[in-house]
Amino acid sequence: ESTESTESTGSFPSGFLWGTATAAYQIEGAAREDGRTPSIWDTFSRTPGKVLGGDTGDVAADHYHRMPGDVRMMADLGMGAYRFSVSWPRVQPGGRGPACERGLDFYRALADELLAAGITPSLTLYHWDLPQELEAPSLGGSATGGGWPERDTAYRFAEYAGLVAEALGDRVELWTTLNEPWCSAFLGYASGVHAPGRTDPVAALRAAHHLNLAHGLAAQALRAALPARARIGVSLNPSAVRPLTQSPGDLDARRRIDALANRIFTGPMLTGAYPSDLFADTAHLTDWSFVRDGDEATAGGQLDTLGINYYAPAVVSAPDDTAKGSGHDGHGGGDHSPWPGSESVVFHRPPGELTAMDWSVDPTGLYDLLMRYAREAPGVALMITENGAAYDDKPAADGTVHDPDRIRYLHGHLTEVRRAMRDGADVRGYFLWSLMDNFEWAYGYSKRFGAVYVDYGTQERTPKSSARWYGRVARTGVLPRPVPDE
Ligand code: GBH
Repeated sequence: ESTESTESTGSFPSGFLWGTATAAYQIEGAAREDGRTPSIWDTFSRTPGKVLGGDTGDVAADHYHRMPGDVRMMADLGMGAYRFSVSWPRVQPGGRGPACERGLDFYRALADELLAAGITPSLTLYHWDLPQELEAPSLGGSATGGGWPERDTAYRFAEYAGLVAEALGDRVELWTTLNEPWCSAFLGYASGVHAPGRTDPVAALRAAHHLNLAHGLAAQALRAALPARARIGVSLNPSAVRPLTQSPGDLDARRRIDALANRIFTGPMLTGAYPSDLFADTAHLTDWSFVRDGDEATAGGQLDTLGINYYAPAVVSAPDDTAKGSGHDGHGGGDHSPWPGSESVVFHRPPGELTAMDWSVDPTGLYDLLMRYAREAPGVALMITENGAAYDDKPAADGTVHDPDRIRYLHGHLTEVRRAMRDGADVRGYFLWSLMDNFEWAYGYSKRFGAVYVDYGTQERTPKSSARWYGRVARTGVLPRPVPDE
């Protein structure tokens, strides 16, 4: 039919941001240089048994020393934007006190290189690398600590935010406070598969609250320090969580996980209040007395932009379902649950092909999330701040790297982004995770999410076929159809 080509070749609006994303600890390396102190991820990754293969971010993709070349590579590929994170212990060693100018110089230089190349910088303040001294001073500091379960960490974060804003506010307009506070709270303090590796469900709930507070206080500090044109956001990893069946038990499982994965953050941040069912579901663990008057209001109403990181949906059922044990356990790989008070909810493998992470490919989850937050966050712009997949990429004999699975993954998800935009979602941009292969947290270097292949022996970068495909999409704003098989 005649509308076929225009309907199915997604043409995106001009001004739509096309970018890639990274995080400091995953790519920078230079862990002991220019005044940087350890973060909880240095401590965690150097602890035997915590990260696959004993890998650490000590060298990573050596981006700290190769930054100008990496920016040139982005420009050559046709990228319009770049989302990076700032290493807190690089710019404020130990997590308190004055700024470290050498650390800030790196990010000033990065922003300058990006702007000179016509690439829009998007800065994330916190992508999981809490200064170690704020977590456990016994490992080298003297300050009071305790990490995100402690209220003081939120105040420390706001101070750090102000310091980075003073240094980079003239260059950067797009600001994100936290990346995926769910992971910081529940993988860091409940399941323990991420740093700092604690397994205390109440500490995790306290952490979630102090991350909400930290977001609000940091947003206030950013507003005070930044020019009016700055846009402030947060990047969540909302779960597209579906019930296995429509039975009351499965619907209740869905509600519980929706509360712990999603509404625990969007409640305060979008409406200025926690959902009451979250309190009820966790009442046997805590009375939430760590939430003080005014905290929820501080977390609320701060967002110009809601960043959504999406990889795969989740399917859950009631604890007694007979399909128990069939696939994805929802525990992030550990023995301890990341779902305080709802530990017995059963996670099932969603339909769809699997990536190298064993995550299902289902782009409709992204559509569902965009439509949900378009409805729940009216007036807040949406941004896909991460989307992508790991595959077992290997160079061919001629050195080229072909990753047709990743091209199909991206094509499928971008098609759903376009569909959500046609259906009314105000989506302003898309950032592919990730620019290049990097330190994949508990999986070390064993999982490759990059559009660019990294040979960790030589640090040579080789754009995969997906990088060229995505670069063409970025330059033209058009999603080609059919998917080229390259
Ligand atoms: C993002 O995390 C990170 O921001 C990024 O740094 C990382 O490299 C990238 O994605 C790829 O992993 O098994 O029920 O615990 C995504 C983390 C992945 C966390 C899916 C939740 C499944 C939930 N999320 N995971 S569960």
